[in-house]
Amino acid sequence: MSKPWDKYLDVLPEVRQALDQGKAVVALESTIISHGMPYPDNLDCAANCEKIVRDHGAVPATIAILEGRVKIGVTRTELEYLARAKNVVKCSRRDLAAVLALGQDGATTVAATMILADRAGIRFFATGGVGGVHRGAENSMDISADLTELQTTGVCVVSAGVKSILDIGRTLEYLETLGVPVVAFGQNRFPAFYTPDSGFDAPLRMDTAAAVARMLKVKWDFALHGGAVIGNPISVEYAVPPERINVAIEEALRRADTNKITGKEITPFLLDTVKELTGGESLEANKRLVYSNAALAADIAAAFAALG
Ligand code: PSU
Ligand code: MN
Repeated sequence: MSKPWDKYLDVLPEVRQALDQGKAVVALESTIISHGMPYPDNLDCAANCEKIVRDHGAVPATIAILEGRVKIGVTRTELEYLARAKNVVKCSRRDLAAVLALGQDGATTVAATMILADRAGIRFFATGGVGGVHRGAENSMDISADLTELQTTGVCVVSAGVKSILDIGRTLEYLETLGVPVVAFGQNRFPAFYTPDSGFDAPLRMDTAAAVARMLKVKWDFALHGGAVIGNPISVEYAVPPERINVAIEEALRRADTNKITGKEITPFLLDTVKELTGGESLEANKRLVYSNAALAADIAAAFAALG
Protein backbone atom coordinates (compact mmCIF):
# COMPACT_ATOMS: atom_id res chain seq x y z
CA MET A 1 0.00 0.00 0.00
CA SER A 2 1.43 3.36 -0.93
CA LYS A 3 2.15 5.98 1.71
CA PRO A 4 2.00 9.78 1.34
CA TRP A 5 5.80 10.08 1.60
CA ASP A 6 6.51 7.52 -1.14
CA LYS A 7 6.30 10.22 -3.82
CA TYR A 8 9.36 11.98 -2.35
CA LEU A 9 11.55 8.87 -2.27
CA ASP A 10 13.86 7.47 -4.94
CA VAL A 11 14.76 3.97 -3.80
CA LEU A 12 17.60 2.26 -5.67
CA PRO A 13 16.35 -0.94 -7.36
CA GLU A 14 18.75 -3.14 -5.39
CA VAL A 15 17.48 -1.68 -2.10
CA ARG A 16 13.85 -1.95 -3.21
CA GLN A 17 14.31 -5.61 -4.04
CA ALA A 18 16.06 -6.42 -0.75
CA LEU A 19 13.29 -4.70 1.23
CA ASP A 20 10.54 -6.48 -0.71
CA GLN A 21 12.22 -9.81 -0.05
CA GLY A 22 12.75 -9.12 3.67
CA LYS A 23 16.53 -9.17 3.28
CA ALA A 24 18.98 -7.26 5.46
CA VAL A 25 19.43 -3.58 4.55
CA VAL A 26 21.67 -1.08 6.37
CA ALA A 27 21.20 2.69 6.12
CA LEU A 28 24.26 4.95 6.07
CA GLU A 29 24.11 8.70 6.69
CA SER A 30 25.42 11.60 4.66
CA THR A 31 26.26 14.36 7.17
CA ILE A 32 29.42 12.43 7.92
CA ILE A 33 30.22 12.71 4.18
CA SER A 34 29.40 16.39 3.61
CA HIS A 35 30.21 17.85 7.05
CA GLY A 36 32.10 15.22 9.04
CA MET A 37 35.23 14.53 6.98
CA PRO A 38 37.31 16.32 4.33
CA TYR A 39 37.51 15.23 0.69
CA PRO A 40 38.71 12.66 -0.40
CA ASP A 41 38.64 10.80 2.96
CA ASN A 42 34.86 11.22 3.04
CA LEU A 43 34.38 9.55 -0.34
CA ASP A 44 36.81 6.78 0.51
CA CYS A 45 35.06 6.17 3.85
CA ALA A 46 31.53 6.17 2.39
CA ALA A 47 32.48 3.80 -0.44
CA ASN A 48 34.30 1.43 1.94
CA CYS A 49 31.28 1.39 4.27
CA GLU A 50 29.03 0.27 1.44
CA LYS A 51 31.48 -2.50 0.57
CA ILE A 52 31.78 -3.66 4.19
CA VAL A 53 27.98 -3.83 4.54
CA ARG A 54 27.87 -6.04 1.44
CA ASP A 55 30.71 -8.24 2.70
CA HIS A 56 28.60 -8.82 5.83
CA GLY A 57 25.59 -9.99 3.88
CA ALA A 58 23.41 -6.87 3.76
CA VAL A 59 22.51 -4.25 1.15
CA PRO A 60 23.79 -0.71 1.88
CA ALA A 61 21.53 2.33 1.45
CA THR A 62 23.34 5.64 1.81
CA ILE A 63 20.64 8.24 2.47
CA ALA A 64 20.79 11.86 1.28
CA ILE A 65 18.65 14.53 -0.38
CA LEU A 66 19.51 15.70 -3.90
CA GLU A 67 17.53 18.51 -5.52
CA GLY A 68 14.65 17.91 -3.15
CA ARG A 69 14.48 14.15 -3.79
CA VAL A 70 15.14 11.66 -0.99
CA LYS A 71 17.73 9.15 -2.14
CA ILE A 72 17.45 5.75 -0.45
CA GLY A 73 20.72 4.45 -1.79
CA VAL A 74 22.97 6.60 -3.98
CA THR A 75 24.92 5.91 -7.15
CA ARG A 76 28.69 6.33 -7.33
CA THR A 77 28.23 9.64 -9.17
CA GLU A 78 25.87 10.91 -6.48
CA LEU A 79 28.29 9.83 -3.75
CA GLU A 80 31.12 11.75 -5.42
CA TYR A 81 28.89 14.81 -5.72
CA LEU A 82 28.03 14.66 -2.00
CA ALA A 83 31.70 14.28 -1.10
CA ARG A 84 32.79 17.34 -3.12
CA ALA A 85 29.84 19.75 -3.07
CA LYS A 86 30.07 22.76 -0.78
CA ASN A 87 26.43 23.80 -0.54
CA VAL A 88 24.83 20.71 0.89
CA VAL A 89 22.62 21.68 3.84
CA LYS A 90 23.22 19.80 7.09
CA CYS A 91 19.74 18.48 7.49
CA SER A 92 18.22 17.32 10.77
CA ARG A 93 14.53 16.72 11.62
CA ARG A 94 13.61 20.41 11.68
CA ASP A 95 15.23 21.05 8.25
CA LEU A 96 13.80 18.09 6.33
CA ALA A 97 10.53 19.54 5.06
CA ALA A 98 12.10 22.83 3.94
CA VAL A 99 15.02 21.20 2.11
CA LEU A 100 12.58 18.92 0.27
CA ALA A 101 10.09 21.69 -0.51
CA LEU A 102 12.82 24.06 -1.74
CA GLY A 103 14.44 21.41 -3.93
CA GLN A 104 17.79 21.71 -2.14
CA ASP A 105 20.60 19.23 -1.51
CA GLY A 106 20.69 17.90 2.04
CA ALA A 107 23.15 15.80 4.00
CA THR A 108 21.15 13.94 6.62
CA THR A 109 22.17 13.71 10.28
CA VAL A 110 21.49 10.68 12.43
CA ALA A 111 18.03 12.07 13.26
CA ALA A 112 17.06 12.80 9.65
CA THR A 113 18.58 9.55 8.36
CA MET A 114 16.54 7.62 10.94
CA ILE A 115 13.33 9.30 9.76
CA LEU A 116 13.99 8.62 6.08
CA ALA A 117 15.18 5.06 6.74
CA ASP A 118 12.00 4.42 8.72
CA ARG A 119 9.78 5.76 5.93
CA ALA A 120 11.56 3.48 3.48
CA GLY A 121 11.21 0.47 5.81
CA ILE A 122 14.87 0.20 6.86
CA ARG A 123 15.42 -0.69 10.53
CA PHE A 124 19.24 -0.73 10.88
CA PHE A 125 21.68 2.12 10.49
CA ALA A 126 25.42 2.59 10.95
CA THR A 127 27.11 5.91 11.73
CA GLY A 128 30.21 7.17 13.54
CA GLY A 129 28.84 8.71 16.69
CA VAL A 130 25.37 9.80 17.71
CA GLY A 131 24.85 13.41 18.72
CA GLY A 132 24.25 14.06 22.39
CA VAL A 133 24.09 16.57 25.19
CA HIS A 134 26.85 19.13 24.65
CA ARG A 135 29.18 20.16 27.41
CA GLY A 136 27.75 23.31 28.98
CA ALA A 137 24.24 22.39 27.80
CA GLU A 138 22.91 23.66 31.15
CA ASN A 139 23.52 27.12 29.65
CA SER A 140 23.48 26.62 25.86
CA MET A 141 20.60 24.07 25.85
CA ASP A 142 22.45 22.37 22.99
CA ILE A 143 21.09 18.83 22.95
CA SER A 144 21.23 16.97 19.63
CA ALA A 145 17.92 16.20 17.95
CA ASP A 146 19.39 12.70 17.46
CA LEU A 147 18.39 11.88 21.03
CA THR A 148 14.71 12.79 20.76
CA GLU A 149 14.55 11.00 17.41
CA LEU A 150 15.71 7.82 19.11
CA GLN A 151 12.70 8.07 21.41
CA THR A 152 10.17 7.95 18.59
CA THR A 153 11.63 6.46 15.41
CA GLY A 154 12.14 2.71 15.23
CA VAL A 155 15.63 2.45 13.83
CA CYS A 156 18.58 0.76 15.54
CA VAL A 157 21.66 2.99 15.39
CA VAL A 158 25.08 1.37 15.58
CA SER A 159 27.70 3.91 16.65
CA ALA A 160 31.05 4.00 18.43
CA GLY A 161 29.29 5.67 21.34
CA VAL A 162 29.09 9.35 22.00
CA LYS A 163 31.90 11.70 21.02
CA SER A 164 33.94 12.87 23.95
CA ILE A 165 33.41 16.43 22.70
CA LEU A 166 30.02 15.93 24.41
CA ASP A 167 28.85 15.44 27.99
CA ILE A 168 28.59 11.65 28.00
CA GLY A 169 27.11 11.28 31.49
CA ARG A 170 24.27 13.68 30.75
CA THR A 171 23.71 12.07 27.34
CA LEU A 172 23.19 8.68 29.01
CA GLU A 173 20.82 10.24 31.58
CA TYR A 174 18.82 11.87 28.80
CA LEU A 175 18.55 8.61 26.85
CA GLU A 176 17.29 6.92 30.02
CA THR A 177 14.57 9.57 30.40
CA LEU A 178 13.56 9.02 26.76
CA GLY A 179 13.36 5.25 27.28
CA VAL A 180 16.00 4.41 24.70
CA PRO A 181 17.87 1.10 25.16
CA VAL A 182 21.62 1.75 25.19
CA VAL A 183 23.83 -1.30 24.67
CA ALA A 184 27.59 -1.62 24.92
CA PHE A 185 28.72 -4.31 22.50
CA GLY A 186 31.14 -6.84 23.99
CA GLN A 187 32.09 -4.84 27.09
CA ASN A 188 30.55 -3.22 30.17
CA ARG A 189 31.59 0.36 29.51
CA PHE A 190 29.83 2.67 27.08
CA PRO A 191 32.38 3.68 24.43
CA ALA A 192 33.49 7.26 23.70
CA PHE A 193 34.02 7.35 19.92
CA TYR A 194 37.80 7.93 19.63
CA THR A 195 38.40 5.77 22.71
CA PRO A 196 36.74 2.50 23.78
CA ASP A 197 36.02 3.51 27.39
CA SER A 198 33.96 6.56 28.33
CA GLY A 199 34.35 5.87 32.04
CA PHE A 200 30.58 5.24 32.26
CA ASP A 201 29.03 1.79 32.50
CA ALA A 202 26.48 1.17 29.77
CA PRO A 203 22.99 0.30 30.99
CA LEU A 204 23.05 -2.92 28.90
CA ARG A 205 25.76 -5.20 27.56
CA MET A 206 25.36 -7.66 24.70
CA ASP A 207 28.02 -9.85 23.13
CA THR A 208 26.45 -11.06 19.89
CA ALA A 209 24.59 -9.54 16.95
CA ALA A 210 21.88 -12.17 17.48
CA ALA A 211 21.26 -10.96 21.04
CA VAL A 212 20.79 -7.38 19.83
CA ALA A 213 18.45 -8.58 17.05
CA ARG A 214 16.33 -10.55 19.56
CA MET A 215 16.02 -7.55 21.87
CA LEU A 216 14.81 -5.37 19.00
CA LYS A 217 12.34 -8.00 17.87
CA VAL A 218 10.75 -8.08 21.34
CA LYS A 219 10.85 -4.27 21.65
CA TRP A 220 9.06 -3.71 18.36
CA ASP A 221 6.65 -6.64 18.77
CA PHE A 222 5.60 -4.95 22.00
CA ALA A 223 4.98 -1.66 20.18
CA LEU A 224 7.74 -0.08 22.27
CA HIS A 225 8.32 2.36 19.45
CA GLY A 226 11.61 4.11 19.00
CA GLY A 227 15.18 3.17 18.37
CA ALA A 228 18.19 1.86 20.24
CA VAL A 229 21.80 2.89 20.55
CA ILE A 230 24.38 0.17 20.09
CA GLY A 231 27.78 1.37 21.30
CA ASN A 232 30.44 -0.53 19.40
CA PRO A 233 33.86 0.30 20.90
CA ILE A 234 36.66 1.35 18.55
CA SER A 235 39.30 -1.38 18.54
CA VAL A 236 42.33 -0.46 20.67
CA GLU A 237 44.73 -0.56 17.75
CA TYR A 238 42.90 2.35 16.08
CA ALA A 239 41.93 4.33 19.20
CA VAL A 240 43.54 7.70 19.89
CA PRO A 241 45.26 7.59 23.33
CA PRO A 242 42.96 9.35 25.85
CA GLU A 243 45.65 11.89 26.90
CA ARG A 244 46.10 13.01 23.30
CA ILE A 245 42.45 13.16 22.35
CA ASN A 246 41.41 14.92 25.56
CA VAL A 247 43.97 17.68 25.13
CA ALA A 248 42.83 18.21 21.53
CA ILE A 249 39.15 18.26 22.54
CA GLU A 250 39.72 20.81 25.33
CA GLU A 251 41.57 23.09 22.89
CA ALA A 252 38.90 22.64 20.19
CA LEU A 253 36.18 23.55 22.70
CA ARG A 254 38.14 26.68 23.68
CA ARG A 255 38.43 27.69 20.02
CA ALA A 256 34.71 27.10 19.44
CA ASP A 257 34.00 29.36 22.40
CA THR A 258 36.41 32.09 21.22
CA ASN A 259 34.97 32.00 17.70
CA LYS A 260 31.39 31.88 19.06
CA ILE A 261 30.56 28.76 17.07
CA THR A 262 27.11 27.47 18.04
CA GLY A 263 24.13 25.44 16.78
CA LYS A 264 24.54 23.09 13.86
CA GLU A 265 28.05 24.41 13.10
CA ILE A 266 29.61 23.23 16.32
CA THR A 267 29.96 19.48 15.68
CA PRO A 268 31.62 19.93 12.23
CA PHE A 269 33.89 22.64 13.72
CA LEU A 270 34.99 20.45 16.63
CA LEU A 271 35.63 17.41 14.40
CA ASP A 272 37.73 19.47 12.01
CA THR A 273 39.69 21.22 14.76
CA VAL A 274 40.39 17.95 16.60
CA LYS A 275 41.61 16.47 13.31
CA GLU A 276 44.00 19.38 12.84
CA LEU A 277 45.24 19.25 16.44
CA THR A 278 45.92 15.49 16.28
CA GLY A 279 47.69 15.73 12.93
CA GLY A 280 45.01 13.64 11.25
CA GLU A 281 45.08 10.84 13.83
CA SER A 282 41.45 11.46 14.84
CA LEU A 283 40.31 11.26 11.20
CA GLU A 284 41.94 7.88 10.73
CA ALA A 285 40.29 6.67 13.96
CA ASN A 286 36.95 8.06 12.75
CA LYS A 287 37.17 6.09 9.49
CA ARG A 288 38.14 2.87 11.26
CA LEU A 289 35.32 3.06 13.79
CA VAL A 290 32.74 3.70 11.08
CA TYR A 291 33.93 0.59 9.23
CA SER A 292 33.51 -1.49 12.35
CA ASN A 293 30.01 -0.06 12.89
CA ALA A 294 29.01 -0.81 9.28
CA ALA A 295 30.06 -4.44 9.78
CA LEU A 296 28.18 -4.80 13.07
CA ALA A 297 25.03 -3.12 11.74
CA ALA A 298 25.03 -5.56 8.81
CA ASP A 299 25.48 -8.52 11.19
CA ILE A 300 22.57 -7.31 13.36
CA ALA A 301 20.36 -6.68 10.31
CA ALA A 302 21.15 -10.17 8.99
CA ALA A 303 20.44 -11.74 12.40
CA PHE A 304 17.13 -9.83 12.55
CA ALA A 305 16.14 -10.93 9.03
CA ALA A 306 16.86 -14.55 10.05
CA LEU A 307 14.32 -14.25 12.91
CA GLY A 308 11.61 -14.09 10.24
N1 PSU B 1 29.51 10.54 13.22
C1 PSU B 1 30.71 10.90 12.68
N2 PSU B 1 30.78 12.15 12.10
C2 PSU B 1 29.72 12.99 12.03
C3 PSU B 1 28.47 12.59 12.61
C4 PSU B 1 28.43 11.35 13.18
O1 PSU B 1 31.68 10.14 12.72
O2 PSU B 1 29.84 14.09 11.48
C5 PSU B 1 27.28 13.54 12.53
C6 PSU B 1 25.95 12.78 12.56
O3 PSU B 1 25.24 13.11 11.38
C7 PSU B 1 25.23 13.32 13.78
C8 PSU B 1 25.78 14.70 13.83
O4 PSU B 1 23.84 13.29 13.64
O5 PSU B 1 27.18 14.47 13.61
C9 PSU B 1 25.49 15.37 15.16
O6 PSU B 1 25.26 16.73 14.91
P1 PSU B 1 24.62 17.68 16.03
O7 PSU B 1 25.57 17.57 17.19
O8 PSU B 1 24.59 19.06 15.39
O9 PSU B 1 23.26 17.15 16.32
MN1 MN C 1 23.26 20.84 18.46
